[in-house]
Amino acid sequence: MFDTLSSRLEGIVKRLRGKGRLTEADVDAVMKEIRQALLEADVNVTVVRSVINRIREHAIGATRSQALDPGQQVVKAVNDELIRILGGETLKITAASKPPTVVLMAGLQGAGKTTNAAKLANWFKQQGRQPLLVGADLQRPAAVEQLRTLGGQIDVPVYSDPEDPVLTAAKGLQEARRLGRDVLIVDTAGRLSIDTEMMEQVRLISGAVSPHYTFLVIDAMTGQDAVETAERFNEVLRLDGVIMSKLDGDARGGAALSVKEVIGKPIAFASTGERIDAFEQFHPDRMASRILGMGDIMTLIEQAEQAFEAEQAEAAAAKLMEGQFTLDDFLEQLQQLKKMGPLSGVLSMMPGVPKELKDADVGDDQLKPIEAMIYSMTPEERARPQLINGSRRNRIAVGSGTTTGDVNRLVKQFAEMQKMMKKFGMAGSKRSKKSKRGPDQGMVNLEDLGSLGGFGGPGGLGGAGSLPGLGPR
Ligand SMILES: Nc1nc2c(ncn2[C@@H]2O[C@H](COP(=O)(O)OP(=O)(O)OP(=O)(O)O)[C@@H](O)[C@H]2O)c(=O)[nH]1
Ligand SMILES: [Mg+2]
Repeated sequence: MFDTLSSRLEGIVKRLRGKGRLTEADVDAVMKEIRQALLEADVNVTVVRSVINRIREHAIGATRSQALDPGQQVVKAVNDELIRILGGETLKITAASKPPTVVLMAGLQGAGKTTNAAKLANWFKQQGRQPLLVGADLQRPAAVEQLRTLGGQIDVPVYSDPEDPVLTAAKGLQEARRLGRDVLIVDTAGRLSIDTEMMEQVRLISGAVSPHYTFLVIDAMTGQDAVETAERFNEVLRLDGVIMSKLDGDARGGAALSVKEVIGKPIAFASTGERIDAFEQFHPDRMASRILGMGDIMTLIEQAEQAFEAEQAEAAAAKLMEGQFTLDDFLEQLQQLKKMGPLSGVLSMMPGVPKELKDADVGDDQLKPIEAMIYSMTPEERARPQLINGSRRNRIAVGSGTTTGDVNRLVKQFAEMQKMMKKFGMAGSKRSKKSKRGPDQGMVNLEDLGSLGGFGGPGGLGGAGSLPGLGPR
């Protein structure tokens, strides 16, 4: 899936990241490569043109801007464009206020309508819904039988009436109401190519059941032909989205990368194999990250950009180097970090972080006691934690609803941190230069924080245990 584009773009991205300077000539060269990569992936030429124009605009801006690593900015622009052409937001499937939620499947012969009707039924089932499948394909004698077999595999009932497809659909709807099934999925007949008879039939079926969602199933392997098919169907049926089937057999991805821009309708689901469970909701952002081969690093960069005030970060970094970091600074950094979302969320976006760590939930709940303890200290205590003796410890514990043991642990571990920071400051003259450069500030700070509290980089993590005050109780 998207292998061609992925390997080309990954190479470009690798070279771009960490490029301190970007000239307009660099931008031209990169744009040429990206255009080539998109064309090789069979992306619609009009789409390629507008994508390149938009990325170029960002890239030129990046050559002039100070904010973030220019190479990184271009990578981000490529990522943003990929997300955009893949559809932007994930299509939300909502339940009809008056059940059942009706879904109509349309598409050419062999596109994967019947298979995906069953896959979709299974998906709804996993959401706790109770679907009913309707076989309104009376074209092929075996079509309803195929649907019944699939329905049997996932334990979803199938309704059909051999008389007439439109009547079948209408009666199927009544049947769903009678049985209290809250989702109705109607499978229809396909033709080899678009013809008026097929279009008329599916239009009548649509009229009979008034679907909440009309999905067109297209075969990803047919590339731009699939996009053209989608365009034609969209003229007759009010499509809500596309189910992209056979993505497993499609290395280029041209259809998936063009259909939204060309017809304005998103990909709702992706089918990646013959098995019932080879089916997933389509998330443009995740797909873009996958294509660029970088986890969700982009989201992380964005959040870091938003949450960290560059100046504040630099000031903290400077203090840190000099070993003057106080509990107040620590609290401030904790709060900055919290703005980025739950810590486990931050970790999960970092490529290369072991899975156990991603799963360990170092959330708000665990940070709260630390905050409470620091809030319960006087300004002097925050600046010089060594002042904290037995009676002060008691007062802080009572004030923060923790135990004297917790307070002790926080103070001890903070002292350890300070020691580490001093070492780090001495060894880190190279890093301190880097932090003054500007572009990397957000990220540098995350790293710095990692080495001090065990937050950021994999090296310093050690799970919740290495956070002051978070040791085993
Ligand atoms: N590899 C792969 N095969 C698929 C996928 N989806 C469907 N197929 C296969 O494609 C073939 C056609 O699928 P159907 O679901 O019967 O297609 P249809 O649109 O209902 O076809 P008609 O009813 O004849 O119009 C079947 O052999 C499926 O197993 C997929 O995502 N990947
Ligand atoms: Mg079929």
